[in-house]
Amino acid sequence: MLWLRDRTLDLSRPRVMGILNLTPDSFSDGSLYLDPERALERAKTLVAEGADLLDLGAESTRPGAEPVSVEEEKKRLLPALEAILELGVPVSVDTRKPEVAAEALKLGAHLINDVTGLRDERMVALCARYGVAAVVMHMPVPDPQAMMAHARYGDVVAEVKAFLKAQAERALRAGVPQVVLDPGFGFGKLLEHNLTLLKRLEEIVALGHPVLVGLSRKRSIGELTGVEEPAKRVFGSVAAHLFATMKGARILRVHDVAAHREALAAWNALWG
Ligand code: HH2
Repeated sequence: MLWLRDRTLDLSRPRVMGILNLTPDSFSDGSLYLDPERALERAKTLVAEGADLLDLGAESTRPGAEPVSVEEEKKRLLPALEAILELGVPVSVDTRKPEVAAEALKLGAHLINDVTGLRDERMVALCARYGVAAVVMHMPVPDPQAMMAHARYGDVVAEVKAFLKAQAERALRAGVPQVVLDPGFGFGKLLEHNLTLLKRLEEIVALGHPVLVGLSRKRSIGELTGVEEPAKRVFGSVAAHLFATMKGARILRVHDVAAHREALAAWNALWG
């Protein structure tokens, strides 16, 4: 079960989290939904395609992305968030800034998705205070501009697992009601690291928390399939996500909701 503030989501079958980037510079859909009205339309489309929850982000965290100020991130996020919450669909907010998370939680956001893995104590305190669950993601350093210089691991699975375990325990001890774990594909990781993490995902699942994966349209998918344009990396993304599902992932963070829903419908009939 995933705790979403005033409701829950049954995780006995895999779920789809639809990505909505309110940014000018995201790697695959930058500037498409910067305007709140277009963001709302996109949110409606993702819901109609079968998204179980949405993930709204207003700062790109792709390798080398320029950081965004608190004020700019709030300006991009909050009007769209307010409108999208009216749809009644659960909304996660993808931010690493406690100042932004605080405003989002005040408006009613259902889940906090922190790519820096709750390293900031203020983020932990906020989730605990609002009784809101958090996605704890691994990146080797909490800085998208510097992370690729840290793509060096001995045993990548052991290192990612140790980080996630420690951050989860810290958060739960501080009163965060639930954590979702995410190995952070592409965040300070090369193709070989991403493949190893995927092949051994059950070791992260064994920590006993729901696991979310996000490989949608990412560079590693392009490297595997030879598809250069991010928006066209749909089939490779679906294949990798189905593999992750077989390994125990329960939430797929994706741009292409309809494609994943169809694939999961077939997968559920065979495996579920
Ligand atoms: N990936 C991205 C952003 N947020 N959050 C989690 N939990 N897991 C991920 O793998 C993840 C994430 C990057 O993808 P996207 O949002 O499409 O791009 P950008 O950061 O350029 O906006």
